[in-house]
Formats: sequence, structure tokens, C-alpha cells
Amino acid sequence: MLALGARLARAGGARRGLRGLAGGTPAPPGEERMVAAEVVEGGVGVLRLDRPKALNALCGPLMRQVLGQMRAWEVDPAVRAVVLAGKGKCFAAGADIKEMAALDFPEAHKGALLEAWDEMSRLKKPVVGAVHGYALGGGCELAMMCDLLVCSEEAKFGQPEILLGTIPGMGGTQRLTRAVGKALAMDMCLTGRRLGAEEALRSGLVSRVFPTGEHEEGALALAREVAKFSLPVAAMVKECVNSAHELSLAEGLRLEKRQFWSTFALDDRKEGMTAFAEKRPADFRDR
Ligand code: CO8
Repeated sequence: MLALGARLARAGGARRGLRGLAGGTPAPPGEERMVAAEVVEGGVGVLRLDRPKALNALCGPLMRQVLGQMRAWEVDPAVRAVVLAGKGKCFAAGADIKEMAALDFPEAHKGALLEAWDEMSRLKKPVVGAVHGYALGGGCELAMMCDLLVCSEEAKFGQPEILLGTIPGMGGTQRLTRAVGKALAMDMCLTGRRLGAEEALRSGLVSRVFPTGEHEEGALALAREVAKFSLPVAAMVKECVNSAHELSLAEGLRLEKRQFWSTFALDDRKEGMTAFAEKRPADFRDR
């Protein structure tokens, strides 16, 4: 049985194993690759939106590639946490306006336009969003689907859909309101005004702000920290915290209690408490 350090080193070794697949899961034949993926030391999968010419606008192929990679990492034992970031000037400037421009209602409705992104909020492994530059429209909504959200000090968040004659459709009116409250969410969604990093931190949209150029390193450190813990326990934390948005206090407390009791069925709970009493680091095994 491997100690935690050895297991993390082994997970880090996956980076070497993945070198041959420098871009992670390949794009379907004939499709331009729009994400860059790698697994780095500490068992962290780093997925970068990589469509800089369009400021990483979230077109269909990009969405399918992100979700395909996330799905692959959900079942990859070498990956214990994920960082989602953007390459180039920004995180993402929104859903692809040019792709959507010609659609009519039946096409948007029948095609369930952008609904597939919801899968991001059903992932069990912890995802840290790392925003730099713009996170606008669908970009802001994708960032808010992450479990932990950090940004660099020049980051700008916004829901400018009203300027385009539409409304947020990937959770912007819901997650933003729950994160920052009605006053600010209404202000942003009705005027399209952008929020800077400091205001995003103050209002509870992000949990940490890093100096320009250091947001990915910061997110990676955070992901590595989370990756050291028991995966089933992290999944329970995610479920409980996310449910706080959906359940009444009484229901949420009941769920939390059931999940808390469930941890007593895990070796990892026993190991964590025993290690504390024995004054040694815990060796979690994800079971
Ligand atoms: N979609 C498509 N292309 C984009 C997008 C976008 N969202 N954003 C930028 N681009 C493209 C530009 O068209 C440009 O392409 P080209 O060089 O071919 O002209 C390239 O990226 C660079 O952009 P700019 O030259 O405009 O760069 P600037 O630095 O001058 O400006 C901005 C950057 C301010 C970010 C500006 O590009 C901008 O305002 N972008 C649009 C932002 C926006 O409105 N986002 C919201 C989109 S709508 C949305 O996300 C709705 C989601 C919910 C729908 C749910 C349906 C169910």
C-alpha cells in the first residue's frame, strides 16, 4: 500500500504518461482542437480553453471538448482535482454570439441550446476555476459552475446579455444572484456592467484574488491542496454546499447530517481521526 506522498507522486507521474497526448483527449476527426489539457504533479488536471482568436467564446465544439475531457478525468484515478482556465487574453468572452446569431426559437429550444453545460455542475471531482481577463456572459456562468473560483487582479466578470437582446441562459440569473445577492446581480444583468476582481471578492463571487499572471499558479496550489484529501469526502462536501442553493435550511441540514453520518462508513474517516490522535499525516485511500 502506497503512502499519500507516493500516491500523489504516482498521480504526478501521469503527466509523463500523458505527454504523448499533449492535448489530452483528442478532438473528433476533422474538428479543430479548442482545449489544452494536461495532468500535472499532485494529481491535478489542468484544462485550458484554447480558442484565443475568439477570446475563447464557448462554441459547440469547444463545449463538447471541455465536457469530453471532464468526463474522462471523472473516471481517471490519476486526476484528483481539476483547474479550469483560459489561454490567451482571457478566461472566456461568453457563448459564441456568431454561432447563435442566426438561430430561431424552435432551433434553440429543440436543440436545447447550451444545456449540455449543466453537466459541469454534476461532476464529482473538485473543479477550481481560474479567471483572468474577461469572464463574460456564458464565460461568467461557466466560471460560476466551478466549485472554487479564483481570479487575477485584472479579471472582469459580467452578464452583458441584455446588450444583445437576450438574457443569461447558463445559470447567470440564478448562480450570480445566489453568489452576490439580488442588488448586485440585478445591477449586472440589467445594465451589463462589469465587476472587477476586488468587487468580485468583496461580493463573494470569488474566494481569492492573485496578482496578474499568478492566478493559474494560485488555482493549482488550491487544487493540489484539495487533491490531498479523500475524494468521496470532497464529493460529499460539494453535494452539500451546492445543495444549500436548492434546499430549505431544514432539508439541507438533514442532507448534511446524512452525509456526515455516511463518512463513518469510510476507512478515510477512521484514518483521518486516527492520524490526528497519533499526530501523523493522514493516508487517505478514497474509500
Ligand atoms: N462570441 C463570438 N466571438 C467573440 C465573442 C463572443 N462572445 N467575444 C469576442 N469574440 C470575437 C470577436 O468577434 C473578435 O473576432 P474577430 O477578430 O474575428 O472580429 C475577437 O473575438 C476579438 O474580440 P474583440 O476584437 O471584440 O476584442 P476586444 O478586446 O476589443 O473586446 C470584449 C473584448 C469586450 C470581450 C468584446 O469582444 C465583447 O464585448 N465580446 C462579447 C461579450 C459578450 O457579449 N458576451 C456574452 C455573449 S452571450 C452569452 O454568453 C449568452 C449565454 C447564455 C445563452 C444561453 C442560451 C440557452
